[in-house]
Amino acid sequence: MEGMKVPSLLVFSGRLHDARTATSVGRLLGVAVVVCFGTGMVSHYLQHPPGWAVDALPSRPVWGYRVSQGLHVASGTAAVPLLVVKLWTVYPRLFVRPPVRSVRHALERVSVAVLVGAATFELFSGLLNTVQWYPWPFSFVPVHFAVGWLLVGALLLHLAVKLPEIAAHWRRGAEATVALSADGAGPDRRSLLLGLAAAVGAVTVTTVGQSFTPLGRVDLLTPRHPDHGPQGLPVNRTAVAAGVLPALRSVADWRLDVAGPRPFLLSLDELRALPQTEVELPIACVEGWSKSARWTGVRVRDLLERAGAPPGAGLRVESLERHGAYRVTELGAEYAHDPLTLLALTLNGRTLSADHGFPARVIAPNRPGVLQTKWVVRLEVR
Ligand SMILES: Nc1nc2c(c(=O)[nH]1)N[C@H]1C(S)=C(S)[C@@H](COP(=O)(O)O)O[C@H]1N2
Ligand SMILES: [Mo]
Repeated sequence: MEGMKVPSLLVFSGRLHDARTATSVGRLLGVAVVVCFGTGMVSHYLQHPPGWAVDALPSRPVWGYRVSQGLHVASGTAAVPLLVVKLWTVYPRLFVRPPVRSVRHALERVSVAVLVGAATFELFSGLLNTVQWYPWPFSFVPVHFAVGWLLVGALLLHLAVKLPEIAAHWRRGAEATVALSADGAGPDRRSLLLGLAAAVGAVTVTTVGQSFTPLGRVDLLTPRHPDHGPQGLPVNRTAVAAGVLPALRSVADWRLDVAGPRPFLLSLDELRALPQTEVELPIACVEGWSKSARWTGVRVRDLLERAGAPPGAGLRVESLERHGAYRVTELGAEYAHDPLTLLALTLNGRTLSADHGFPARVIAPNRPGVLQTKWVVRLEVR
């Protein structure tokens, strides 16, 4: 055996695999997971509020969802290299023998298996969702949401179990007193952490530009660039994909149907003749891109008032789209009465294109892109 050298990448011992390194990487990963989980919950409850909360969802700050969802996708993206390095660091521990030593040890191992599985699944499914690729038989949203809870539960359990070790290795230099590192040879921890920081920095800088416009020029790795699209705005679902083109061809017959105590119908020309408001509001897509734009149109609250809606009433918005998960959306009272919420007719100074929701679409502040309903045909006071 003399003279045979095992490649150092396959030696899972030394200080890159000790508890101090696991703690250093783990807390960075922990921060990313906590930010991702928190912003994920914000996104979920803005999209699927419990019935009693629909009318209480806040329409301010205007940029709230844009920032929150930008952070969700950025922290999830940054967590990918963090998770890979964390798993690489603790890899030898995942396969210790004997596999089970006691009941406590067995429980700990089960919780780690759940944690690793849930974390891998969340990052993988989230990343694929940003490119709208769904190579699985289940629906993304409910599963991603449920596994998010599983992940946080397993993480809390893991932190509780590992608390003594985490505490012992939290501070720099702690290993001097708690010597666990077998030998000082091989690459040092500092290099690993610097490399990790470079990887996190690289994936972040080349992707955050999709929502953080100052870095738009180096937004190289995202599926949609905020500057690319008709009228200076990306399109998630085109008019062709939504199957609304046939309906748009007979737009002379299009009427906005406003249902309420005093229902009425408006043609496009009649809508254009009503007082128009101009607002600057972002589309903030759940998949991570966002972009501010200038919209003009009729205030939704003016339409509500005209329909005789009681104060505090919300709305149900219906699209020309026949199928699709976002054909019908709810506009809670806070949104419906916000002076910035429009039934928009123009985007960046021109009539809405078919892909942006011609003849009329909803644009409201602090709202997920999926709920900014395009091709609106009916508003119903609740
Ligand atoms: N009727 C309808 N409206 C919709 C959608 C849809 O599929 N159907 N997609 C939504 C999504 S996911 C986003 S991000 C925004 C994008 O608006 P834009 O294409 O004008 O940028 O529209 C929303 N409005
Ligand atoms: Mo979206």
